[in-house]
Amino acid sequence: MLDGGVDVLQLRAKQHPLGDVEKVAHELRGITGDRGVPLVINDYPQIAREIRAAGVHVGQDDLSVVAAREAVGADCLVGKSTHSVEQAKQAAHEGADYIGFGPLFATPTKPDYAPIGIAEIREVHARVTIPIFCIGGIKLSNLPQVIAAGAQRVVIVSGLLQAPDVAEYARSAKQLLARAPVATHH
Ligand code: 3NM
Repeated sequence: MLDGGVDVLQLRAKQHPLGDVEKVAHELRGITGDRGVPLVINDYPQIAREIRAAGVHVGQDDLSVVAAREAVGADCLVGKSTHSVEQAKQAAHEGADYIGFGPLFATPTKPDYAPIGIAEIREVHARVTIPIFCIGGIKLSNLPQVIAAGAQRVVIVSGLLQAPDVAEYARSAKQLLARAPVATHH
């Protein structure tokens, strides 16, 4: 992923023992640090703090943005998953540094969430000024459609992990995103 130019890497290891997550977090801290790529830790503020990660990420059912920020300290970004324009506005109001917005499409990576589609991408960009990462079922095949709907930044998990050439997949996604028109805020 780093070879392909991924801009931010998040460690998301649901249902893995804490010790394993810590171990991988330390390894990734080294690898991403060498390349100057920000590393975000999902769910574990204490690990984010311990390894001095660039950010911590929380979901709707996890710690609040304020509690996460207290746990990680002032220099760590706090990101939040949102699944509607209303939640996106709320997360920005709570002081999140960025949000995830999705799942756009049905995805086995997050099976229990109803897809929200792409119709609200433009609206969320008009209403929220912090960075918005569209997520959920995004692949190279539907990325042009997601960008045309107004996405500026995307998260890709299974598309990348299952690609025959991960670096090439990331490079192709970045090329498509580089041509995305810049959002206009109203
Ligand atoms: N969060 P893939 S969707 C981890 O909407 C995650 O908050 C989502 O993986 C959200 O690219 C999602 O494989 C899964 O669909 C993203």
